[in-house]
Amino acid sequence: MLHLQQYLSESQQQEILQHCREIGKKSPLFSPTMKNGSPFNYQMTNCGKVGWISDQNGYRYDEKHPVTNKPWQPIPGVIRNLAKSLAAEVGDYNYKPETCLINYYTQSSKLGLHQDNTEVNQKSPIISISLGDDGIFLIGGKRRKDPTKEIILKSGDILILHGESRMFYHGIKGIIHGTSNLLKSGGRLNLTIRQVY
Ligand code: MD6
Ligand code: FE
Repeated sequence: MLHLQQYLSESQQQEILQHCREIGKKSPLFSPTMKNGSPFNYQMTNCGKVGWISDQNGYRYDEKHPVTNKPWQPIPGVIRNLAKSLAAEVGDYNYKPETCLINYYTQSSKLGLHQDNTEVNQKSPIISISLGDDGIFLIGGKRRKDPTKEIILKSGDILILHGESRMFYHGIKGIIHGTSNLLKSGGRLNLTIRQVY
């Protein structure tokens, strides 16, 4: 795992945020549900040739937005290039950013301990960009019961799960409201860029 603190400048953060807003106009945030129908307590959208979704049929990558039924917008060039150069930092020079999942957390949002295993390719690094309020990130090991430690993800931080850590359980315990004023309405955005295939 690689945690690059305050990696993005204020203006880079603003630029990425602006892209997220544009993406949100065409592919609005939606609340996915679990198989049993209970909603996640955060919202999401995607860009890229496929996007990660979850509903009564389980979770998967799909070529269309589940609400608008339209294809996802392409990954903005700045995000694609940033992901490629970050992947190269952990040794993957052939990284192909195919999707970017955008999660939006409000004051009461959480993301339970999980392993990212929907991808066909489970070797490529996953690159995460945090914007807005601090997130309390939990990182464990290969087994759900492995002990976890807390890492604070601040606006502009990058986290890369690669190598052994690619399959480590992780989650968001909560966000710390009011720790950033990047997002006018508060909250936290997290972008995860992946090569799925
Ligand atoms: C988040 N991140 O930071 C949630 N997954 O809001 C993730 O679930 C995650 O940060 C895979 C790789 C890096 C991550
Ligand atoms: Fe994850």
